[in-house]
Amino acid sequence: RNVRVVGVPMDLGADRRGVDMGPSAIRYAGLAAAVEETDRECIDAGDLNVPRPETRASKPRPEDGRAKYLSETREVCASLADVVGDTLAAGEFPLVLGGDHSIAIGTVNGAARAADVGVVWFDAHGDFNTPSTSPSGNVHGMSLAALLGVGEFADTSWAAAGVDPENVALVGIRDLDPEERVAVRESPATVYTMSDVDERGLPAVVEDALAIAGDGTDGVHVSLDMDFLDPNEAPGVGTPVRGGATYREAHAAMERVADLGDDLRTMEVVEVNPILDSLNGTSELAVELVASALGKRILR
Ligand code: DIR
Ligand code: MN
Ligand code: MN
Ligand code: MN
Repeated sequence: RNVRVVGVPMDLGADRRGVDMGPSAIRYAGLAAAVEETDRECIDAGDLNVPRPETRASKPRPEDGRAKYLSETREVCASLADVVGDTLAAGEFPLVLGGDHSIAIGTVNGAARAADVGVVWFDAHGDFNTPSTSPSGNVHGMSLAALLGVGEFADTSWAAAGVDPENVALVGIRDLDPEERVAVRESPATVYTMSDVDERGLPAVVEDALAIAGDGTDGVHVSLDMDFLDPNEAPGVGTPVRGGATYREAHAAMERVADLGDDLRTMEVVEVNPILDSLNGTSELAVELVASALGKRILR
């Protein structure tokens, strides 16, 4: 399948200017060439239009409640869902470049439009806050809860993707807010923390996560927040947390993802912040990990 790259220069969900440059930095790190090394054609659909915070008429909007820029996030996610849905309908593989993690609401809605999908969420964070539990008000810390319809998001029909939480696994978790922890524990979604990784090793954990996402579904969406990695490997992220995956663990994880073959339905790479990065190394690593997930191997 051809790979269609969709950039989403979104930073409204992260309250931190810089992640909007992620798509550009990842392309500059050699994405197209790396994808083509996996024997696929790489078609670049360019970037979606994302409003700039400075051009917004009134701030904040009362209808957004505690979730900053929720209206704008909804609009961007609606267009992203359309692009992802159309790409799949055309028989191509959507590769979405963030931007902050709020865009997952759009990617997963597009992925789930014509099929039953499971989700594997690689992240230091749970992204399971809701407007009432979020300490920050940032939607990138709420996106998984939103697309699963958790808490107040049960009334937010535009965000709900119809994914069964039984088919959702989080991997690499090591930073949850107090009320977010309660929501995560109450959810049927499966959480693999870094303690699980310590005990069992990342490849075994990822195999279980992929099996959960694939159980009875038509395909799997992989959401890779670059802060899943240790900040030593991936310093260019807005919210680094020590104790993350090493370079080799992350590659091994993406190689397990590649084992899905055509059951890998969609993938997104998010939260790269080139302003905080060191010589674009986090984007270069993102490109390597995408290539691994798409099947790049040493002996071929
Ligand atoms: C924090 C940070 N839990 C929040 N979340 C992040 O703002 O809700 N998610 N960084 O990726
Ligand atoms: Mn995240
Ligand atoms: Mn994160
Ligand atoms: Mn199901």
